[in-house]
Amino acid sequence: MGERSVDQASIKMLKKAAQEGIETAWERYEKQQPQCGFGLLGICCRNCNMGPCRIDPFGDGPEEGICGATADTIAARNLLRMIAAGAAAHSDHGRDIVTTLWETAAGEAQGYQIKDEGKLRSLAAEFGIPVEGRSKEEIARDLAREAMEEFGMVKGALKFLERAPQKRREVWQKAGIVPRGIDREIVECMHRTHMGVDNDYVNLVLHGVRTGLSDGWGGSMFATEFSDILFGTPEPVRGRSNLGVLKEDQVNIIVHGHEPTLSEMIVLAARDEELLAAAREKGAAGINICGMCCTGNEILMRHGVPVAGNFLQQELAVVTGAVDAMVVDVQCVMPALTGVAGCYHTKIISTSPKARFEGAEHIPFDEHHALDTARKIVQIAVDNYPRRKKEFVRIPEEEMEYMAGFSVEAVLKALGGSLNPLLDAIKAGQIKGIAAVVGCNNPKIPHDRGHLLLTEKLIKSDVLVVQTGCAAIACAKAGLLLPEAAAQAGPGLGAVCRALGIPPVLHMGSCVDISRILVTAAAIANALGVDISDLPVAGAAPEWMSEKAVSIGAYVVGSGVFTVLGSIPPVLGGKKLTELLTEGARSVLGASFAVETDPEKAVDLILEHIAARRKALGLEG
Ligand code: CUV
Ligand code: SF4
Repeated sequence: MGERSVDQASIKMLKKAAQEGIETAWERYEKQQPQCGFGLLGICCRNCNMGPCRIDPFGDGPEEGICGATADTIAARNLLRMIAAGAAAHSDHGRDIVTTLWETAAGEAQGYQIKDEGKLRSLAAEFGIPVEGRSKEEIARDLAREAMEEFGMVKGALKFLERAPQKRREVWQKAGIVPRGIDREIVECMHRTHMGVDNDYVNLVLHGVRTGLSDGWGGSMFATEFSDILFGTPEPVRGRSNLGVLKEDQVNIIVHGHEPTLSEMIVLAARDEELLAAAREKGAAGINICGMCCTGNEILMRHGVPVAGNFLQQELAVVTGAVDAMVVDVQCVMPALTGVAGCYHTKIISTSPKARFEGAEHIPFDEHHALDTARKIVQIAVDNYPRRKKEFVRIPEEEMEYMAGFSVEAVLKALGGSLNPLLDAIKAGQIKGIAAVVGCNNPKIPHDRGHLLLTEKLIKSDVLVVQTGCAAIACAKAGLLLPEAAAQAGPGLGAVCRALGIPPVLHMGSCVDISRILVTAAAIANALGVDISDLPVAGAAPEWMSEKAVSIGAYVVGSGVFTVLGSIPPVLGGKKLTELLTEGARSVLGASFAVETDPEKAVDLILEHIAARRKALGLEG
């Protein structure tokens, strides 16, 4: 199973699954082989019912669809639709958090509070909302209203774009890709990709970048900032990771999905004395809440809640036989879970009206009765504990401590209040640059291998690594999120980490929290008086799989950051499109993509890029 994962706990559970006849994503991946070549290359189209059409990549068959669309048009339209779906997912998450703040301020949401009043006030000031002598509820309502307008098209340009360096905003102006409203750009993607609308691959890609920007500097940024207001801005915190965090003698509840509105309430409900007493009555020593994927990241960032694993471990968690309930909301939740759970005693509980799963128990979650619903869910898990099939329980012992919680505010605090120590270290070449290693898992790549190889080599080369999402969980499990990991870093980065007491790999949160990375990059660029594209920084998504990752890629490159993809995007059938994404984009955006499936070579690309940027800035080494 070593070719499937580099994570020992996962390898053990893969073996257990095989013994027990359970199929996982890896078996289903094998059954899909060979995968459709047209799909892999992005040159099949079903956008109208004259089709489906496909382009012959070898040039022997059709070179255009029935309507005349070429390979470049088709692949670009398909890419745009991926961006639209990804941006929609992040932004709809953002909208839900904005709504929750609005309802909390109105006293209509149960269990929520405005935890970070300082952030509320500073955001209100940013949006020009009066704060003097007003209650936090009054301010929050106005701020939430302002945010809601950003989803439409009332203002003409997104407010948070003003956080970007002047030079970057000029790039967007010049290219005509300033995002106007979050929802508007997504709708326009769907319009442009309808049969017979936008057929120019360059024009399509430019709008794709605009849509991505409306995610990164819009929907995702709202998700992050408003979550901080409601649940607190993360500070460095320690916790534990990997499947070993499950407890044999406790009620184990895994919260999986994305929105902290749900997971925060489950964490709260699990501290309820009555429920704890109920758990003891059933013979359990306690209630153990663990996270998975990005909702796991949300609660580990704020509470140090244990994280059971990343994307490809969701089925494996159930295979331990020790999960009494897996509570899911939206995004990255495999429909296969209910089938796997059916072989054990695990209850899969869906909670979002937007996401139902055949075979799951549905407990609708809404903000008005959030805490009551969370209690009900915890109660179901408690009641399910005695039904565990003891003979099928096996929890791998692997678990690892992590330090997380590096919001922008926490990074500044760790630096002693200003960016200067970091800038000085970069200027002096102690830290060569910063790389954001983010994104999912993908059975096309041995689980976690891409994340770990890339991150280990980068820190060894004195590149500070910042992370979010499943990439961060991979590194947590490998012990790279600990100050002690400074020993694995190069001499320069290692010394800086030891001096500040921070890890060489900073966990900045869930995928929507890549907005924190944007804010950090913008702050560094502003401090140096340059554009983000001038900085010695790079992005990497070694194991990405989701459409959200495509939207992220669009806004990261659109923000001027060179980005290396480790799994191949479905665009290669469009030769001119591919050339645009990997070369041409540089002249317009100051950044482009590279595709490199070999992590060693990906590191070289990043190091070369960082060296070139250092040289251009006149920095030594
Ligand atoms: Ni939103 S998007 S698999 S959980 S990082 Fe994890 Fe992160 Fe990708 Fe999903
Ligand atoms: Fe075929 Fe054009 Fe219709 Fe796509 S839009 S299915 S290429 S005819």
